[in-house]
Amino acid sequence: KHEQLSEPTLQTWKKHIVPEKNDPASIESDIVHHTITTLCRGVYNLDKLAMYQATAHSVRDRLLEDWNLTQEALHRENPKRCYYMSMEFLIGRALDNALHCLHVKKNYNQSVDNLGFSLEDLLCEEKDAALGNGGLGRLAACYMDSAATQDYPTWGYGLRYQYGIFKQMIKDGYQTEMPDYWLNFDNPWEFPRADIRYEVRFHGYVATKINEKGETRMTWEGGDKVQAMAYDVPIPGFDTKGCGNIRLWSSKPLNTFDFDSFNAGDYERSVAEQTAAQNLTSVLYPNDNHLVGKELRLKQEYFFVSASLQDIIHRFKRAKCPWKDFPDKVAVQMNDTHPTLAVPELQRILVDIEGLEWDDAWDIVTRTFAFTNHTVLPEALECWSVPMMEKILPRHMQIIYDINLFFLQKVEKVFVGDRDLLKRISIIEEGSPQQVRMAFLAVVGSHTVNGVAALHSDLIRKHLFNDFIKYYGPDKFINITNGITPRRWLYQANPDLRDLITTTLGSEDWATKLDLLKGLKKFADDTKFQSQWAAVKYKNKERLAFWIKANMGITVNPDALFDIQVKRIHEYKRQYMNILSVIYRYQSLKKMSAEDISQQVPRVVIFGGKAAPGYYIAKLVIKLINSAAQVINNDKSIQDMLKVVFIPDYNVSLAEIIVPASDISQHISTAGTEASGTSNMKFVLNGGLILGTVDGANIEIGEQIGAENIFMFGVLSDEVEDIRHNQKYHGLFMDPSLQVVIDSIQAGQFGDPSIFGPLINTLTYGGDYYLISVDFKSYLQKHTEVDETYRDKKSWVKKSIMCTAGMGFFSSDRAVCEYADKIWKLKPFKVEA
Ligand code: GLS
Repeated sequence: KHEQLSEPTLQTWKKHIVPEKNDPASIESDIVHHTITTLCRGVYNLDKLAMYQATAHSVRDRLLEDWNLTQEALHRENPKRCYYMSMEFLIGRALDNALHCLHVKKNYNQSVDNLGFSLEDLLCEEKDAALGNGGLGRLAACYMDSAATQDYPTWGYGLRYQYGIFKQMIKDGYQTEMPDYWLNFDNPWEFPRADIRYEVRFHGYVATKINEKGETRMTWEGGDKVQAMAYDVPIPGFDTKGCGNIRLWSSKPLNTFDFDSFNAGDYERSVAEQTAAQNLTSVLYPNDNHLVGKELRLKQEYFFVSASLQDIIHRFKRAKCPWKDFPDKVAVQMNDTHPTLAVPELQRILVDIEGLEWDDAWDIVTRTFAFTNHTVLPEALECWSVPMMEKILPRHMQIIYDINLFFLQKVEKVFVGDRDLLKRISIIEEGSPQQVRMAFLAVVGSHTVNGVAALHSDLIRKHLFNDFIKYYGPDKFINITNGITPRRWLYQANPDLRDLITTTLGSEDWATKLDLLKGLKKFADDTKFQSQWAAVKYKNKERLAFWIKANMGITVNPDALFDIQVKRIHEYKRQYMNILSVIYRYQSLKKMSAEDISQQVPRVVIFGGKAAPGYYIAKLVIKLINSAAQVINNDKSIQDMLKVVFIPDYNVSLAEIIVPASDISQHISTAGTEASGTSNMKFVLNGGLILGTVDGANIEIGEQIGAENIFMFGVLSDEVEDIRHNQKYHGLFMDPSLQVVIDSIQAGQFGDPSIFGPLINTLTYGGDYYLISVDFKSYLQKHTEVDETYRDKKSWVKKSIMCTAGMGFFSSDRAVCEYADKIWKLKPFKVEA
């Protein structure tokens, strides 16, 4: 539209587009202006929430300048873009991040202070955007930050859930769930785009039609339609005028009102359609690493890819390029299998609607998509039942059958007569009912598949996708080790360490070139630097101790060793093994003389994390932690040498307080089960040591920071299968120390033992699938080593410095660059003011 304006009119527009001023007086004036106009409030009814909102609005004005600049330049120049499709974006809070990215925090501090409030207080008023479960969703948020910071023309596409991940409350030691209605108050960080709406169809039937060229084509008709409306969330880049975007879809009813039903007196039915449409994007499924084969979830997945592809195609068509150029303009990254329906959907659009030939369309599809696998856990691999797919997406099911048929025909040409291979590699799994293996569909529909850490990528090449390598060869399957954004996870979350690093290295450049942290190595033995480093850690521990006291009433001593495990509660992550070892430590203390107790290294063991609401065993683990905490924390005889804390409702903003405060953090999954882990990276970046298994990214962290700076234990991933086999056929091994711990639980030392029966059974009758007993001895040994190392403060601080100094590789900037170079073939697109 803008090209249609006459030159003088354009000039009038331009005259009024003036950059925001960032001096404290202008900021004050903007905040007051938003208080009065946007919020319709004044000095007579101000509170912190209102002040937060007015402040956020004024920051967003500044962000929008960059957003418009970027989007306009992209529109004009039309470079290749990447779209990151993800069902989850775990963004957390936006205000502090935006203030840092725009480099205006100092002035905002002053302005807010002049207006009678404290900026730090206002930051706490913001609700987390918690549209994700854990690592997978948080990774997507880190990647958006890095893409924006490095000026990659990348957009995220996702869903605007009205309820994010539930709020966790602990009642009587048990987890209970409360809805997270995060949109209760106005959300300054999203822009409703009432003009950007697409229709999405479900159900219906497939017919044939003759197209303009006289060819027969399939057409999907009938069924129900809902509307997808766009909401844009700006993603500021650090130190750049570039600003990224996440476009989230919200479902709306298509026919706002069914007047026939209304007139017939059936008011409820007329509203029912509206309600059903709105419900589609109501709630995030609260499962991490676990498939729930619910119809509503399948609908969410299709709704999201359908709207996103319509939007992408709309943008592509504006430039009037031929279809064959689509992959030169568009790269789509599928974050796990959740967006895999995009593959048959694009094929459907190209063949049925745009009239392309099947093979030409398939060539475009497979040059467009790439797929990241995030898990090897069988229970997490998405499979959709064929009857359900046929009912909800009848045309897609046909297309999937055809994709599979043509694929299997090609495989058979190479491996003549190998029926077992065909059966194993088929996208359709036989059985009743048949299932669509979404990971296989994603592999066949993509040009590149990646795992998220070196070990994980090896494992998927060796096992999950091994047959595909036989057919495609190895090059299609690559590794891109995960990363985290140093802006949120150090610069913002750990201001004292940020300042110390900046003064030591002489500039802030490390925040965008994380490899520069290696410059800290030469100070690792410097006594003055060591004591400054230790002082920062101590202050961060005090901050966490203060939070724990204020929110939970538990006193913890910042001089104690802070030992932290925060992540989703899952059997494979083995929080259970952790609490069992805590009980063992408690029992050991109980056997000591008062004199000996006083010589021990004091420990505070901190847990946090949500269990999926239907995950019974995980919920029992939470209960056991709280029951043990109750006994241990109130036992005066152990002289406060051990404290146990379960922090409720672990989320991104709590992580920002917890992560900088660890001495040790635990990443103790059974070898081969954690694809990567990313909290391990966050802790080490903040100078925390880790106690971990030889799994996921722990291995590469050890390589980067040096084996002497990491505590590793446990069996290796390639031993796991044999051990499981032996346990199954030759009997379980029970570690004697573990047996003593179990006996104490069964004797009722931590409350009614019948509660914990099913949990204990997982170790005994359940076959100890996660090998807790097998790893228990080496785990306890490592704990002893940790204690001994901690006694030598100087050597500990040196290790802590070496941890941070070695973490350059784990910046999400590096990871996103790898995606851009190896997969998306994308160049940065710099916008100038
Ligand atoms: C996960 C893996 O479990 C994590 O190990 C990984 O770090 C993360 C991001 O790649 O993806 N997969 C998953 O389904 N949830 C995750 O957090």
